[in-house]
Amino acid sequence: MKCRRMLTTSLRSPTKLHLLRLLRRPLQVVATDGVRAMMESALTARDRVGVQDFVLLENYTSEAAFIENLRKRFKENLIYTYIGSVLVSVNPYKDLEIYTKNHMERYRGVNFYEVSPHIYAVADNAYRSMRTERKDQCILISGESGAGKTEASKKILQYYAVTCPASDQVQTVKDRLLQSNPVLEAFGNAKTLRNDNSSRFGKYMDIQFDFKGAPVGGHIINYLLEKSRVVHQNHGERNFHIFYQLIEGGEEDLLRRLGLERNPQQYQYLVKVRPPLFVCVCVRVCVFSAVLQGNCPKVSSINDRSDWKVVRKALSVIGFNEDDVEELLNIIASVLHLGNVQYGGEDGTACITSDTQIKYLARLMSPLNLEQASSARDALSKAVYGRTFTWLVNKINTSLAYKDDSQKSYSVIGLLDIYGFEVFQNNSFEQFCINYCNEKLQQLFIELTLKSEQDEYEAEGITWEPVQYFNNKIICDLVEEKFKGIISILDEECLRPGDASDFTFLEKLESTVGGHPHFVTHKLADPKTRKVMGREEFRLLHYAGEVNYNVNGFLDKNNDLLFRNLKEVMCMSENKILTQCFDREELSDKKRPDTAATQFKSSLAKLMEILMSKEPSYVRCIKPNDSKQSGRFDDVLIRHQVKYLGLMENLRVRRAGFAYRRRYEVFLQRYKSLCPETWPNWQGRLAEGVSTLVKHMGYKPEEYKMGRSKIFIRFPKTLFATEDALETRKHSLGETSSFRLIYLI
Ligand code: AD9
Ligand code: MG
Repeated sequence: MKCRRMLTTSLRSPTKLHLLRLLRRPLQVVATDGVRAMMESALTARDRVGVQDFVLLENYTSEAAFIENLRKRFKENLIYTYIGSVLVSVNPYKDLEIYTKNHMERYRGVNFYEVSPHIYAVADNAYRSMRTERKDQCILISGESGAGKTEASKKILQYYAVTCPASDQVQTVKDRLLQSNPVLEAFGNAKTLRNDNSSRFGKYMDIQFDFKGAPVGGHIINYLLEKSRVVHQNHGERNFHIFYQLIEGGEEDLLRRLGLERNPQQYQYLVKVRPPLFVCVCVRVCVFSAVLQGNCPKVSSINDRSDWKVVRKALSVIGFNEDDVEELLNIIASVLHLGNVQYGGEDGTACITSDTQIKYLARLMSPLNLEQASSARDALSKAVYGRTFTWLVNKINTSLAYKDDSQKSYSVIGLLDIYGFEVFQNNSFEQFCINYCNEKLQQLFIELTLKSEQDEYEAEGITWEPVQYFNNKIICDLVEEKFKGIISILDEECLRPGDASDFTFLEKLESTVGGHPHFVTHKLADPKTRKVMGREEFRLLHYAGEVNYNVNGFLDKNNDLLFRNLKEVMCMSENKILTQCFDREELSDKKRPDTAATQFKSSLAKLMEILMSKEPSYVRCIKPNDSKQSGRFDDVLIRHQVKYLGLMENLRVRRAGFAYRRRYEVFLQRYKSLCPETWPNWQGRLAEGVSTLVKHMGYKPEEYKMGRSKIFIRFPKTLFATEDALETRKHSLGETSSFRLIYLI
């Protein structure tokens, strides 16, 4: 009695009622001081670390409650939380001891909800679904730049590499899969203002598994590399890592062969500020460079020298021989030399003033004609680098290809790590493409989560309660619709002979999509918006926020043209990689190639098809602050991401009336000890067992619904009380639980 009173005063009311009810029943525990202390500490723990699944939040429609739960967990280094089966991850910006082999073992083959939220749980769940249901899977990782997508994808890959069965041959594939990362990061990642290791390309990687569940192959598709970075970076940013790695880490004789100096300051494309005025054909590029070039060779979080060693080793694991590596580095060095080609001259006629570089270029790449080089140096550098990157991906794919023809079928888990939504001070064509891509992924997410929820309710025979949400299809249409979408209008201007320019493009946008609710320009804006918009900008109201795009350079970047004679020169190159990158057939092809935006649009459409054909899992990454600091939880920044990732909507959809659902067998197995009729074993039908159990626990009819294979519980408090009762019982029997469903650490 005394104990009951103590519980009454120390517990929160819903739990209290249930416990009191329980304490009156035959299978009750004798509540001792120990039990009381345990219950109190459990409640304190819940207060301290929040709930591990947002569906268990009492006030699930409150954004403040959502953020508070994230904050509590973040402060306790609990960076992962679920919304049902979606994993929300907050970048800790520090190494946590949660990725050890022991952790991997802990998640292997265990029920998703029976362990604390973790990226390994998502990886394991996808793997098991692939094996048991024989359905291809994909894991979609999204979030803004620096939120932790690439790290998450690497953790997933490591999980499979360690936990999946392996023979010698499989071990080689595992090594190659793992080693493809440092190589692609060296050539495709760079320091930006947002992230010291920002992916400047999109990546979709299939991991192929044989019938035994061993990884036997892989395939990578890359999306739109930000080539413009080769020739220009914003202040405080860098070019692609490989340039600095080569200069810092390359062996003396290698650098000598390549004609490179061990000093990034020597290279225009890396740091050196050009003299502001040249009388030359590309005056604009030069002046621009003088003001804005990166000038950021050293980054405290990056060790280019040791990274170089890692990359060199990775290249040989993947199967590059010395010749391949030499040719690849010849190209990288050539781009640096090309950047140092300077022009001078009188009367506006261009001539090259520095011939040392040309000598090197001729030796390393091809006999390069001065005039050809002078007219499109930067275009050439971008084309060479971009195509080499694609070649590199193809080469990695060849090395990862599934070799065993006797087994025609394999199952697949796809990993998508694509550039996050980006907003800079100055946003250009690249940001337009990146943000369009994020719109498409968000649309897919909405369609698939809503659809899977709806399907589940239908399958279980429970009435679906429609949920209001923002469907961003309207923005995707604005960008990609045939004839009247932004890409079509851009292409039209690119193809139009005569006076087409970035500004006629802007005018055409105004006249075609000017009335669209998600589109604004300076001319069309209200006075307040006009103040923060330039005359050369258009603004898109993305699902993730408003972005102003400067039209300068849109036509050039979309055309992505390279003078024919430069292509010819490249085709004649003695460098084997370049001859593969610049195919002669391209020269005889009369048809104009698709523009960059149209190619990107088509590749995204294909990606959507791939993803739609697979069973998706989601990881939604959040960046806690803009200063890359551990322990700092910036409310405003996080609220913004919660909003645009649609997490509140996701939660509302997931709850759709019910906080919790579990398959009958899982529910019964966990709680059967709480009811004398279901303990120790229930012999009858599972649904009846669950029904008997919950009635015994005092569930009211409005608190739950019985589906075909699952129980649906409406309120978190009902589940909390059941969990508490289980804990009390275990404690009274001297058992400790292996996990706590609600406040587990
Ligand atoms: V971008 O769109 O490519 O610019 P990502 O990929 O989302 O971006 P990334 O994974 O590169 O971000 O993470 C940025 C940095 O955060 C990493 O370099 C790590 O220093 C840090 N990070 C991210 N996730 C973790 C983690 N789970 N543990 C520790 C992390 N540090
Ligand atoms: Mg990344």
